[in-house]
Amino acid sequence: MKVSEYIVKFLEKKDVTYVFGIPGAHVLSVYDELLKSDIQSIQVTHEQSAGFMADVYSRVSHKPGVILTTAGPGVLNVVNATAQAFVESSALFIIGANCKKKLWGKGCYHELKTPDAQMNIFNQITKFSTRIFAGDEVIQKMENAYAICCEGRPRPIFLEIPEDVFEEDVKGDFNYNIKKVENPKPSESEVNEFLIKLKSSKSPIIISGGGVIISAAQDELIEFSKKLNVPITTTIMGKSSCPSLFEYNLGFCGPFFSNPMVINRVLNSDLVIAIGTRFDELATGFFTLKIQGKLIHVDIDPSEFNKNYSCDMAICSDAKRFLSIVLNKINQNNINEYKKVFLPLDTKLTSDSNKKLPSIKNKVSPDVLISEIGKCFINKESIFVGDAGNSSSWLLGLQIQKNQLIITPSGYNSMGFSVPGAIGAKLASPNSNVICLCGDGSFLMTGLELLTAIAKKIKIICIVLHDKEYNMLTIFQDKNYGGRYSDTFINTFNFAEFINTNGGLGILVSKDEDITLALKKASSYEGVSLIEVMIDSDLVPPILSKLKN
Ligand SMILES: Cc1ncc(C[n+]2csc(CCOP(=O)(O)OP(=O)(O)O)c2C)c(N)n1
Ligand SMILES: [Mg+2]
Repeated sequence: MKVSEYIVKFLEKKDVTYVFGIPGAHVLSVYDELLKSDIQSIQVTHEQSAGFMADVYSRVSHKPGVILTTAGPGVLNVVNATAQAFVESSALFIIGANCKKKLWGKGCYHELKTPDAQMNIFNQITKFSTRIFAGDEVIQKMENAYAICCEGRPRPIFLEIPEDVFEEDVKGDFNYNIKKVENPKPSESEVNEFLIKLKSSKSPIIISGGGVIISAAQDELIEFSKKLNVPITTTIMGKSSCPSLFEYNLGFCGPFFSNPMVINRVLNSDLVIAIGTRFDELATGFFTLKIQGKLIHVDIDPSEFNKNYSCDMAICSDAKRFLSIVLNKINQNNINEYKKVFLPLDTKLTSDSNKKLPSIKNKVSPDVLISEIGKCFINKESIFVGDAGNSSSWLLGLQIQKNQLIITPSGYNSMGFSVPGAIGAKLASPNSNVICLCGDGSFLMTGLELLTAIAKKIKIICIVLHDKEYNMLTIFQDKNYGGRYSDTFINTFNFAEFINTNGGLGILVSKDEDITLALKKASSYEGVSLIEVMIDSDLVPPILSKLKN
């Protein structure tokens, strides 16, 4: 069996459903093998999009997103999306070609400065990179790489194969198998120590981060909080770890982005239990979040401990395993010993968020738009995919429920994430409504992937915030550069018309009153729809307004 055939058989064995990418001469042999397989190739318009699709596919399905790409430009087009997945913890399994090994150094087609150039680049943005150099290495190296991709903190891995290796015969033990390494869990003594600390604390609080969503520990988090009356505050990445209206959910923990009463709760808590957060710049409101009480930090990756906040106890564990083991132990004890008194926040002081900012330019208020999106998808299983820029800032105001997810870049923050990301989300969760919210600038980067969605009949709703500017940046130019808008206005086009003439449904919305009908039409349309919303860019998202002042 040739290596190219083995690769497809290997992916089948791992229950891979989709491969994202674009063929090139160097990987045509693998694409040829795909024709014989049930694995679907999702051919994109740009390999960067394959990266974003695979990233969100992985975040939603909790399985690696597989990318297949050709040497040189193909592989390097995936770099930015790989970096995004690395920073924001998503599992990509990237199979990238290199030039024929027998031609290295001769100036062959797609060749870079050295044969190691691709590997060197990917070493910086993956948790593991390796090269398959001969047919007798393929079995072991693919199994190892896949196992590494699936275990621990989800992050990308890069597997490089020179073109001539695809043609070699596979040699070795076809039954070679690696025993799955379970994600870390707390030791018994750690659980006991944790419970002693919890029992003696008077005002514990949970900071819930993206790790809770990655390990699908939302139910356990809610059960823990409800049973013991422990309030939850979330990071930005952790927003959908807990329904917005859950009575113990206090909102964001980062100063600048949240209610001062929440910041005070964290400050005055005698025990902060941080789960699945790396305490990054946005999560901590530019590192201004203060913790005075004891900090117990639970994370799958020990390199995150004591980086920004020194902790009294570090527990290296997967969030779900930690919470279920602790819950199990508590359930065996007298639960009342752990139960706290929960004081809700003063609703008179928190009710601000119910007032929607009206448009001052007679255009659409993004605040009203977000609220209408929330109403339209209420009680419906939905995934909202945001992008860099103000789309994600506004999206953070969305009230979400159980069975709803927000996935938006917030650590590495690359523009162009949302349209391909939404396609990945729908493939991973076909029964969910998938709504992509992106700025016009971000749409210009990867919006052509709507053609991919149309070709493959992948029903997503794309909402473009049309303001003809990089609004997030003009806000900073207003604040810091005397309103001098250097290169932040952009040329756009008629987004709705584009989709209408290319096999989808386009709707133009210029007033608040028209939002609801547009959302209804898009929801009931059995194809790809785009709602182009003429946005009042003078309105500043609440999470940025404090920065503006
Ligand atoms: C690939 C990439 N290039 C540049 C940036 C810097 N950047 C951050 S937000 C932003 C503007 C986003 O504009 P748009 O998508 O129109 O959203 P808006 O803020 O206008 O709603 C830019 C250029 C980035 N994050 N990613
Ligand atoms: Mg814009």
